[in-house]
Amino acid sequence: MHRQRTKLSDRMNRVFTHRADRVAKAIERQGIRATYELHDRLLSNRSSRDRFDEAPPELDELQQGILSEVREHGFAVRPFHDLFPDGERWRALEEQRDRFVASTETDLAAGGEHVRVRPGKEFVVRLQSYGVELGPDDPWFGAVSSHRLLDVANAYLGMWSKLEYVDTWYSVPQPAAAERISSQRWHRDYNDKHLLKVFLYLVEVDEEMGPFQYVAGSQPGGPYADAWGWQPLGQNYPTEEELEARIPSAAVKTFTGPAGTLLFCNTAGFHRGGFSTTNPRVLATATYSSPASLASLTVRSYEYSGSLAELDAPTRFALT
Ligand SMILES: O=C(O)CCC(=O)C(=O)O
Repeated sequence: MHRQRTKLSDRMNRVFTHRADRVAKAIERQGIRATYELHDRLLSNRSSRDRFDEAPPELDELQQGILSEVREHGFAVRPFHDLFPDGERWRALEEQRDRFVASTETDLAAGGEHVRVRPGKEFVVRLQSYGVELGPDDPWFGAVSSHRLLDVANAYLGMWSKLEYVDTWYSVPQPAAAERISSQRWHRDYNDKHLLKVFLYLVEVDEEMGPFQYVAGSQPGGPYADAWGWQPLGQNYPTEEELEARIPSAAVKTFTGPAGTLLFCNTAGFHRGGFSTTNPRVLATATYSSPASLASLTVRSYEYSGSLAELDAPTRFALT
């Protein structure tokens, strides 16, 4: 009897703790959403828009073309070489890729204890992850913090943006029969509605290697914006069947391409990728978001290790 009573009270405690947890989480979510909205409408995004409007960057024809495609469809694709014709940076990226692939494969062969992964997303091995120092000596960081890309991001967001996340990923091949999980499934990023991600394929990516896929027009303002519409901290993971029933297949874009394919995308729209069933997909990625996102929904993945005094104002703003 005593044993049963103890079991029952344990169970009741668990139920109450679980409920209290759920209530606390719901309140926390409401607070985070309110902070985001406040920063978007009145606080940091507003001043960031003013700063941008005071001196908008002059985009060249290539950057203009990217901007108008991302505005219209939610994405644009260009060869990396078009934006960075100097082959030195690409060679440095290839060398970094080769070192990363070699160390990842050695670690995975030894059981994978030392690879950097995030819980629930073990299929992505990360070169940097969070809490790292990055500076201009890193070839990908150098590219994404340069005006070639930052000006496009700022023009798209209509404000001085924050370079929030920078990393390189190795997507571990999965058994063909495995279920898609996490970002392998259709979803909208919860981070921000003012969001621009860039992805640079560092190897050729074919149909079987988990190419990035996107629903053209699902970005805020697009014709599919209302399908499971974006909201701060939203949990938008419809089932694959639900999404396919609602979105015409012609809107689904699949980005296969050679090494050097550079993709710009507002991932507040629906996207998925990384479900490789053959070879590892290796890509570099970065996220530009609004200051409101950093104030409420996200944390920066790195600390800038270079000299701030050498940066101009929009770049310093983006990196700090
Ligand atoms: O790995 C991919 O292709 C998807 C990435 C993704 O979902 C994201 O960066 O938000």
